[in-house]
Amino acid sequence: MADTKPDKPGFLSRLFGRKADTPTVPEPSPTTPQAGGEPEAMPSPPTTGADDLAAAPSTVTTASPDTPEASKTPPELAGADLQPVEGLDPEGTNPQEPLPRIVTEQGAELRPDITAADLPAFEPAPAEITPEAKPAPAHGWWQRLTEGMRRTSSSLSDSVTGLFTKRKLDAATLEELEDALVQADLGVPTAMRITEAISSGRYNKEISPQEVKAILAGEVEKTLQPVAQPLVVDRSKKPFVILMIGVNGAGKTTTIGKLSQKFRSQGLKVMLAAGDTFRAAAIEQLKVWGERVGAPVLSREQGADAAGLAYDALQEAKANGSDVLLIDTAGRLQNKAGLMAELEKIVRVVKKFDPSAPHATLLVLDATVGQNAISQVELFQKAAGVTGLVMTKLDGTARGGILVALAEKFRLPVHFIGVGEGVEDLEPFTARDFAKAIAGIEG
Ligand SMILES: Nc1nc2c(ncn2[C@@H]2O[C@H](COP(=O)(O)OP(=O)(O)OP(=O)(O)O)[C@@H](O)[C@H]2O)c(=O)[nH]1
Ligand SMILES: [Mg+2]
Repeated sequence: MADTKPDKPGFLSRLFGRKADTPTVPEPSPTTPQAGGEPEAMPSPPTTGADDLAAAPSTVTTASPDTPEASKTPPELAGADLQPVEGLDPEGTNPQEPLPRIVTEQGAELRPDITAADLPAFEPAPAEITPEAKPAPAHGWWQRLTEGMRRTSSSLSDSVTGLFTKRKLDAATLEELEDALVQADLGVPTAMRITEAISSGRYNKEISPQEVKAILAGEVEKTLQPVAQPLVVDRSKKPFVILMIGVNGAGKTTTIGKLSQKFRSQGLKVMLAAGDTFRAAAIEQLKVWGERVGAPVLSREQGADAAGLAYDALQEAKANGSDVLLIDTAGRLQNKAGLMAELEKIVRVVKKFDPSAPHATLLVLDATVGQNAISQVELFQKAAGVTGLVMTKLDGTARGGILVALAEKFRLPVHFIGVGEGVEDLEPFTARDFAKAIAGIEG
């Protein structure tokens, strides 16, 4: 992928970030999860075959009945566990009653009658989201990224300046630099490679902090280059099924909204599945996004079987000729076996409908979690077969260095980075930009 960067007019004037120029979608308050709380409370309906999955009632809606009250997931909730839903059987031992249909205020109980004719018209478009294809910049995403990475880059920068100003390169200096790089979450192998590159041919000589930063950026870019891959929608798969997974509050639902917007702007017909059936607010949140980006949302009542819903959504998306189906899922801690089994079940059931699906399983990672991302990738990969990563919240107080360690360890494609809460705040991942942001190289 080419590392094209947008022009950055007025860079200095915008250095301190922009005011949100795209309104953010209000987030409903999540059910307060308790960190480390014990009960594995995802409703676990009885194991179902594909036949009875399709029988449960679902609703396709093109409009949200209500705009949920705006709130943000506080950082401390990210990675927290789920709360039990009252009245549900967390063990999944009792069969659930068939759920009543949901009818929106508009009476939008469209399923099973929805047809392609009910959906907005679409233009044919290229199916690959690349940096070249993105809309004109003007959102200051680079400023947001560099600001978000400031914590990492300035601590690295301080170390580099402290270590390399008017000092000859020796073993102690290199060791200290390696420590600083590991501290910045870059991982031991990358840190070693960087220090080797810096020392090569320069031992016992002076090297300027600027030179060190340039080598650092170059080595980080080398590590990231192979994983910086666009998300390619295979148009021969109709629908192209994207499953979004991750821990609580990572940004799955928001990223679905942002991605849908990109797909829609490329003329793709998009459908959403409200697979986070755990919280009513999560269903509403997805409906708000669906309404905003013009994508119908298939939902069931809170507590419904997420796997069954995914199956329904596939059927529906196939029937109405959708190009892309994005399936939202409930956030879950990667070390909760019961919740991960639920995810496995969703994948299994989706495969019953289409053995090649999900065509992309995107793990959404919150850039502020640091090292925990490693076990998230490991365990979500095992349960659901991650095909690509999206790292969100790189505009906050990010610990983006972890992306370098992940690239080194897992070599999974990184498709996008989230740099804000707005619908446009999702950027294709480019190795050079990210490497420069880490090294604190401007522009
Ligand atoms: N600053 C910033 N905030 C983000 C970004 N992506 C998501 N958020 C915010 O993070 C919070 C959680 O996002 P959600 O999309 O609800 O996360 P989720 O993974 O769906 O959460 P659960 O459904 O609870 O598991 C919301 O307040 C989002 O607006 C990002 O790139 N930058
Ligand atoms: Mg969500």
